Amino acid sequence: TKNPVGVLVMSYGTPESMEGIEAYYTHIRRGHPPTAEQLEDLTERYRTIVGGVFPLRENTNRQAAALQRTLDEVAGVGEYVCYQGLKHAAPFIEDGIAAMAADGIREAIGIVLTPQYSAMSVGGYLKRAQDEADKHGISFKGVKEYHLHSELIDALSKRVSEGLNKFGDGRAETLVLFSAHSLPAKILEMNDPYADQLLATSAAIAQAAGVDKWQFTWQSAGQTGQPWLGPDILETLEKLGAEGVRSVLVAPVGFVSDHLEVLYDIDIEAKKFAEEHGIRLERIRMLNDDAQYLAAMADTVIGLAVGRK
Ligand code: FEC
Repeated sequence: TKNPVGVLVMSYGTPESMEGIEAYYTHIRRGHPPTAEQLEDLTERYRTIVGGVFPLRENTNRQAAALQRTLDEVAGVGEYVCYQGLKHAAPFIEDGIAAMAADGIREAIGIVLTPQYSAMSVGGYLKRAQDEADKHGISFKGVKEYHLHSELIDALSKRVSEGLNKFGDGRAETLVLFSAHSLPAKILEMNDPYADQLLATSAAIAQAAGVDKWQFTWQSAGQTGQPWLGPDILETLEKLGAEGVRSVLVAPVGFVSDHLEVLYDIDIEAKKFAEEHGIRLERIRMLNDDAQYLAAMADTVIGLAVGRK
Protein backbone atom coordinates (compact mmCIF):
# COMPACT_ATOMS: atom_id res chain seq x y z
CA THR A 1 0.00 0.00 0.00
CA LYS A 2 0.99 3.54 -0.76
CA ASN A 3 2.11 5.86 2.01
CA PRO A 4 -0.30 8.78 2.51
CA VAL A 5 0.88 12.34 1.97
CA GLY A 6 0.98 14.26 5.25
CA VAL A 7 -0.74 17.64 5.15
CA LEU A 8 0.51 20.13 7.73
CA VAL A 9 -2.36 22.54 8.40
CA MET A 10 -0.72 25.60 9.91
CA SER A 11 -2.36 28.33 11.92
CA TYR A 12 -1.27 31.20 14.17
CA GLY A 13 -2.16 29.49 17.44
CA THR A 14 -3.91 30.87 20.49
CA PRO A 15 -3.66 30.30 24.25
CA GLU A 16 -5.48 27.31 25.74
CA SER A 17 -6.46 29.24 28.86
CA MET A 18 -6.18 32.66 30.50
CA GLU A 19 -3.14 31.33 32.41
CA GLY A 20 -1.52 30.40 29.11
CA ILE A 21 -1.55 33.97 27.72
CA GLU A 22 1.85 34.89 29.15
CA ALA A 23 3.70 31.94 27.59
CA TYR A 24 1.92 32.55 24.27
CA TYR A 25 2.75 36.26 24.28
CA THR A 26 6.37 35.47 25.18
CA HIS A 27 6.59 33.10 22.21
CA ILE A 28 5.22 35.77 19.82
CA ARG A 29 7.87 38.12 21.21
CA ARG A 30 10.59 35.58 20.39
CA GLY A 31 11.26 34.64 23.99
CA HIS A 32 11.01 38.13 25.50
CA PRO A 33 8.33 38.14 28.23
CA PRO A 34 5.82 41.03 28.03
CA THR A 35 5.73 43.67 30.75
CA ALA A 36 2.98 43.34 33.37
CA GLU A 37 1.12 46.16 31.63
CA GLN A 38 1.33 44.56 28.18
CA LEU A 39 0.17 41.24 29.63
CA GLU A 40 -2.78 42.85 31.39
CA ASP A 41 -3.77 44.67 28.21
CA LEU A 42 -3.76 41.47 26.13
CA THR A 43 -5.52 39.49 28.88
CA GLU A 44 -8.25 42.13 29.01
CA ARG A 45 -8.77 41.84 25.24
CA TYR A 46 -9.07 38.06 25.49
CA ARG A 47 -11.52 38.37 28.41
CA THR A 48 -13.77 40.41 26.13
CA ILE A 49 -13.90 37.81 23.33
CA VAL A 50 -13.49 34.46 25.07
CA GLY A 51 -16.55 32.69 26.40
CA GLY A 52 -14.96 29.38 27.43
CA VAL A 53 -12.87 28.02 24.56
CA PHE A 54 -10.57 30.45 22.74
CA PRO A 55 -12.29 30.98 19.36
CA LEU A 56 -9.18 30.44 17.21
CA ARG A 57 -8.54 27.09 18.95
CA GLU A 58 -12.00 25.84 17.98
CA ASN A 59 -11.90 27.25 14.47
CA THR A 60 -8.50 25.76 13.65
CA ASN A 61 -9.74 22.35 14.87
CA ARG A 62 -12.83 22.66 12.69
CA GLN A 63 -10.83 23.75 9.64
CA ALA A 64 -8.31 20.93 9.97
CA ALA A 65 -11.09 18.35 10.37
CA ALA A 66 -13.02 19.82 7.44
CA LEU A 67 -9.90 19.83 5.22
CA GLN A 68 -9.41 16.14 6.04
CA ARG A 69 -13.02 15.37 5.04
CA THR A 70 -12.70 17.43 1.85
CA LEU A 71 -9.44 15.73 0.82
CA ASP A 72 -11.01 12.31 1.54
CA GLU A 73 -13.96 13.20 -0.70
CA VAL A 74 -11.92 14.65 -3.53
CA ALA A 75 -8.88 12.36 -3.56
CA GLY A 76 -10.16 9.25 -1.75
CA VAL A 77 -9.71 8.09 1.84
CA GLY A 78 -6.10 7.33 2.78
CA GLU A 79 -4.43 9.57 0.22
CA TYR A 80 -3.87 12.53 2.56
CA VAL A 81 -3.62 12.72 6.34
CA CYS A 82 -3.88 16.13 8.04
CA TYR A 83 -1.81 17.22 11.04
CA GLN A 84 -1.93 20.57 12.81
CA GLY A 85 1.12 22.78 13.28
CA LEU A 86 0.75 26.10 15.05
CA LYS A 87 3.10 29.06 14.95
CA HIS A 88 2.88 30.23 18.55
CA ALA A 89 1.12 27.44 20.51
CA ALA A 90 1.06 23.67 20.85
CA PRO A 91 0.96 21.57 18.78
CA PHE A 92 3.78 23.64 17.27
CA ILE A 93 4.75 23.35 13.59
CA GLU A 94 7.67 21.12 14.66
CA ASP A 95 5.32 18.88 16.67
CA GLY A 96 3.15 18.34 13.60
CA ILE A 97 6.10 17.28 11.46
CA ALA A 98 7.45 15.05 14.25
CA ALA A 99 4.01 13.38 14.52
CA MET A 100 4.12 12.69 10.77
CA ALA A 101 7.58 11.15 11.11
CA ALA A 102 6.35 8.94 13.96
CA ASP A 103 3.53 7.73 11.69
CA GLY A 104 5.96 6.86 8.90
CA ILE A 105 5.01 9.74 6.56
CA ARG A 106 7.72 10.30 3.90
CA GLU A 107 6.15 13.10 1.92
CA ALA A 108 4.38 16.21 3.21
CA ILE A 109 2.63 19.33 1.98
CA GLY A 110 2.19 22.39 4.19
CA ILE A 111 -0.60 24.97 3.92
CA VAL A 112 -1.18 28.02 6.13
CA LEU A 113 -4.64 29.26 7.13
CA THR A 114 -4.07 32.66 5.50
CA PRO A 115 -4.27 33.16 1.72
CA GLN A 116 -1.52 35.73 0.98
CA TYR A 117 2.25 35.27 1.13
CA SER A 118 4.74 37.39 3.03
CA ALA A 119 8.28 36.32 3.88
CA MET A 120 7.46 37.50 7.41
CA SER A 121 4.24 35.54 7.81
CA VAL A 122 3.77 32.45 5.62
CA GLY A 123 7.51 32.36 4.86
CA GLY A 124 8.21 31.93 8.57
CA TYR A 125 5.78 29.01 8.91
CA LEU A 126 7.18 27.26 5.84
CA LYS A 127 10.79 27.66 6.90
CA ARG A 128 10.14 26.06 10.29
CA ALA A 129 8.24 23.19 8.67
CA GLN A 130 10.97 22.66 6.06
CA ASP A 131 13.75 22.65 8.70
CA GLU A 132 11.92 20.08 10.82
CA ALA A 133 11.03 17.95 7.79
CA ASP A 134 14.74 17.92 6.80
CA LYS A 135 15.63 16.58 10.24
CA HIS A 136 13.27 13.64 9.75
CA GLY A 137 14.12 13.02 6.09
CA ILE A 138 10.56 13.94 5.03
CA SER A 139 10.23 15.52 1.59
CA PHE A 140 8.29 18.75 2.13
CA LYS A 141 6.56 21.24 -0.17
CA GLY A 142 4.79 24.34 1.11
CA VAL A 143 1.87 26.23 -0.44
CA LYS A 144 2.97 29.85 -0.66
CA GLU A 145 -0.36 31.44 -1.50
CA TYR A 146 -3.88 30.77 -2.77
CA HIS A 147 -5.13 34.34 -2.68
CA LEU A 148 -6.81 34.28 -6.12
CA HIS A 149 -8.31 30.78 -6.03
CA SER A 150 -11.74 31.02 -7.71
CA GLU A 151 -13.53 29.21 -4.85
CA LEU A 152 -11.96 31.59 -2.30
CA ILE A 153 -12.92 34.68 -4.29
CA ASP A 154 -16.44 33.36 -4.84
CA ALA A 155 -16.91 32.55 -1.14
CA LEU A 156 -15.69 36.00 -0.09
CA SER A 157 -17.67 37.89 -2.72
CA LYS A 158 -20.86 36.17 -1.53
CA ARG A 159 -20.05 37.30 1.99
CA VAL A 160 -19.51 40.87 0.78
CA SER A 161 -22.89 40.87 -1.03
CA GLU A 162 -24.59 39.41 2.03
CA GLY A 163 -22.85 41.97 4.28
CA LEU A 164 -23.95 44.86 2.07
CA ASN A 165 -27.56 43.70 2.38
CA LYS A 166 -27.40 44.55 6.09
CA PHE A 167 -27.41 48.20 5.05
CA GLY A 168 -30.76 47.92 3.25
CA ASP A 169 -31.44 51.15 1.36
CA GLY A 170 -27.97 52.39 2.29
CA ARG A 171 -26.34 49.55 0.35
CA ALA A 172 -25.32 51.67 -2.64
CA GLU A 173 -23.64 54.28 -0.41
CA THR A 174 -21.71 51.71 1.62
CA LEU A 175 -17.96 51.57 1.22
CA VAL A 176 -16.29 48.16 1.39
CA LEU A 177 -13.11 48.35 3.42
CA PHE A 178 -10.83 45.37 2.80
CA SER A 179 -8.31 44.85 5.61
CA ALA A 180 -5.38 42.69 6.64
CA HIS A 181 -2.83 42.42 9.43
CA SER A 182 -0.14 45.05 9.08
CA LEU A 183 3.54 44.09 9.02
CA PRO A 184 6.69 46.10 9.68
CA ALA A 185 7.19 48.47 6.72
CA LYS A 186 10.67 47.06 6.12
CA ILE A 187 9.04 44.22 4.09
CA LEU A 188 8.66 46.77 1.27
CA GLU A 189 12.44 46.91 0.89
CA MET A 190 12.48 43.14 0.43
CA ASN A 191 10.13 43.26 -2.58
CA ASP A 192 7.62 41.29 -0.54
CA PRO A 193 4.44 40.29 -2.43
CA TYR A 194 2.16 40.65 0.64
CA ALA A 195 0.64 44.06 -0.13
CA ASP A 196 0.18 43.32 -3.86
CA GLN A 197 -1.47 39.98 -3.15
CA LEU A 198 -3.87 41.56 -0.65
CA LEU A 199 -4.81 44.21 -3.20
CA ALA A 200 -5.28 41.52 -5.86
CA THR A 201 -7.59 39.52 -3.55
CA SER A 202 -9.55 42.68 -2.74
CA ALA A 203 -9.90 43.76 -6.38
CA ALA A 204 -11.03 40.28 -7.46
CA ILE A 205 -13.69 40.16 -4.73
CA ALA A 206 -14.89 43.68 -5.54
CA GLN A 207 -15.20 42.78 -9.20
CA ALA A 208 -17.04 39.52 -8.49
CA ALA A 209 -19.43 41.26 -6.10
CA GLY A 210 -19.98 44.22 -8.44
CA VAL A 211 -18.59 46.66 -5.87
CA ASP A 212 -16.94 49.86 -7.11
CA LYS A 213 -16.72 51.77 -3.82
CA TRP A 214 -13.88 50.10 -1.96
CA GLN A 215 -10.54 50.72 -0.29
CA PHE A 216 -7.87 48.66 1.35
CA THR A 217 -6.49 49.38 4.83
CA TRP A 218 -4.19 47.75 7.37
CA GLN A 219 -5.13 46.71 10.89
CA SER A 220 -3.73 45.29 14.14
CA ALA A 221 -0.21 46.74 13.78
CA GLY A 222 2.13 45.88 16.63
CA GLN A 223 4.00 48.30 18.84
CA THR A 224 7.63 47.51 18.18
CA GLY A 225 9.03 51.01 17.82
CA GLN A 226 9.51 50.35 14.08
CA PRO A 227 7.20 51.75 11.39
CA TRP A 228 4.40 49.39 10.27
CA LEU A 229 2.46 49.42 6.99
CA GLY A 230 -0.33 52.00 7.00
CA PRO A 231 -2.81 53.55 6.91
CA ASP A 232 -4.28 51.79 9.92
CA ILE A 233 -8.01 51.09 9.95
CA LEU A 234 -8.69 53.73 12.64
CA GLU A 235 -6.89 56.39 10.60
CA THR A 236 -8.85 55.33 7.50
CA LEU A 237 -12.17 55.45 9.38
CA GLU A 238 -11.38 58.92 10.69
CA LYS A 239 -10.66 60.14 7.16
CA LEU A 240 -13.78 58.48 5.74
CA GLY A 241 -15.92 60.02 8.48
CA ALA A 242 -14.54 63.45 7.65
CA GLU A 243 -15.34 62.85 3.97
CA GLY A 244 -18.97 62.13 4.90
CA VAL A 245 -18.97 58.34 4.53
CA ARG A 246 -21.66 56.98 6.86
CA SER A 247 -21.57 53.22 6.26
CA VAL A 248 -18.66 50.83 5.96
CA LEU A 249 -18.51 47.06 5.49
CA VAL A 250 -15.18 45.66 6.70
CA ALA A 251 -13.91 42.59 4.83
CA PRO A 252 -10.80 41.16 6.55
CA VAL A 253 -9.31 39.24 3.63
CA GLY A 254 -6.01 38.20 5.21
CA PHE A 255 -7.80 36.32 8.01
CA VAL A 256 -9.99 33.26 7.63
CA SER A 257 -11.28 32.71 11.17
CA ASP A 258 -13.09 34.42 13.96
CA HIS A 259 -10.32 35.32 16.42
CA LEU A 260 -8.90 38.16 18.49
CA GLU A 261 -7.85 40.40 15.58
CA VAL A 262 -11.38 40.22 14.16
CA LEU A 263 -13.59 39.85 17.25
CA TYR A 264 -11.73 42.56 19.19
CA ASP A 265 -9.81 44.78 16.77
CA ILE A 266 -12.69 45.14 14.31
CA ASP A 267 -15.89 44.22 16.14
CA ILE A 268 -15.13 46.14 19.31
CA GLU A 269 -12.35 48.68 18.78
CA ALA A 270 -12.93 49.75 15.16
CA LYS A 271 -16.73 49.59 15.48
CA LYS A 272 -16.74 51.88 18.51
CA PHE A 273 -14.29 54.27 16.82
CA ALA A 274 -16.44 54.31 13.66
CA GLU A 275 -19.57 55.14 15.66
CA GLU A 276 -17.75 58.02 17.32
CA HIS A 277 -17.04 59.31 13.80
CA GLY A 278 -20.62 58.97 12.62
CA ILE A 279 -20.07 55.73 10.70
CA ARG A 280 -22.07 52.53 10.94
CA LEU A 281 -19.57 49.66 10.68
CA GLU A 282 -20.48 46.07 9.86
CA ARG A 283 -18.22 43.14 9.02
CA ILE A 284 -18.49 40.21 6.63
CA ARG A 285 -18.83 36.74 8.16
CA MET A 286 -15.46 35.00 8.43
CA LEU A 287 -14.84 31.87 6.35
CA ASN A 288 -14.12 29.47 9.25
CA ASP A 289 -15.07 26.01 7.86
CA ASP A 290 -16.90 27.31 4.77
CA ALA A 291 -17.12 24.52 2.16
CA GLN A 292 -15.80 26.68 -0.70
CA TYR A 293 -12.83 27.78 1.40
CA LEU A 294 -12.04 24.15 2.17
CA ALA A 295 -12.43 23.29 -1.52
CA ALA A 296 -9.91 26.03 -2.40
CA MET A 297 -7.40 24.64 0.10
CA ALA A 298 -7.93 21.00 -0.90
CA ASP A 299 -7.51 21.89 -4.58
CA THR A 300 -4.31 23.82 -3.83
CA VAL A 301 -2.85 20.98 -1.74
CA ILE A 302 -3.67 18.38 -4.40
CA GLY A 303 -2.25 20.67 -7.10
CA LEU A 304 1.08 20.78 -5.28
CA ALA A 305 1.08 17.03 -4.65
CA VAL A 306 0.39 16.16 -8.30
CA GLY A 307 3.17 14.20 -9.92
CA ARG A 308 3.80 11.99 -6.92
CA LYS A 309 2.06 8.96 -8.42
O1 FEC B 1 -7.11 34.87 18.45
C1 FEC B 1 -5.92 34.70 18.79
O2 FEC B 1 -5.64 34.23 19.89
C2 FEC B 1 -4.76 35.04 17.91
C3 FEC B 1 -5.09 36.14 16.95
C4 FEC B 1 -3.93 36.54 16.06
C5 FEC B 1 -3.83 36.29 14.71
C6 FEC B 1 -2.65 36.94 14.21
C7 FEC B 1 -2.25 36.92 12.91
C8 FEC B 1 -1.17 37.55 12.38
N1 FEC B 1 -0.19 38.19 13.11
C9 FEC B 1 0.73 38.68 12.23
C10 FEC B 1 1.88 39.37 12.56
C11 FEC B 1 2.22 39.77 13.84
C12 FEC B 1 3.44 40.48 14.17
C13 FEC B 1 3.41 40.73 15.53
C14 FEC B 1 2.19 40.16 16.04
C15 FEC B 1 1.78 40.19 17.37
C16 FEC B 1 0.61 39.62 17.86
C17 FEC B 1 0.19 39.66 19.26
C18 FEC B 1 -1.02 38.98 19.34
C19 FEC B 1 -1.34 38.51 18.01
N2 FEC B 1 -0.32 38.91 17.15
FE1 FEC B 1 -0.21 38.49 15.15
N3 FEC B 1 -2.03 37.56 15.26
C20 FEC B 1 -2.78 37.34 16.40
C21 FEC B 1 -2.46 37.78 17.68
N4 FEC B 1 1.49 39.59 14.99
C22 FEC B 1 -1.88 38.74 20.57
C23 FEC B 1 0.99 40.32 20.40
C24 FEC B 1 0.32 41.47 21.01
C25 FEC B 1 -0.19 42.47 20.02
O3 FEC B 1 0.64 43.04 19.28
O4 FEC B 1 -1.42 42.63 19.99
C26 FEC B 1 4.47 41.48 16.35
C27 FEC B 1 5.45 40.54 16.94
C28 FEC B 1 6.54 41.28 17.66
O5 FEC B 1 6.25 41.86 18.72
O6 FEC B 1 7.65 41.26 17.14
C29 FEC B 1 4.53 40.86 13.17
C30 FEC B 1 0.31 38.35 10.87
C31 FEC B 1 -0.87 37.66 10.95
C32 FEC B 1 -1.74 37.13 9.78
C33 FEC B 1 -1.17 35.92 9.16
C34 FEC B 1 -1.30 34.70 10.03
O7 FEC B 1 -2.43 34.36 10.46
O8 FEC B 1 -0.27 34.08 10.27
C35 FEC B 1 1.04 38.73 9.58
C36 FEC B 1 -4.79 35.48 13.89
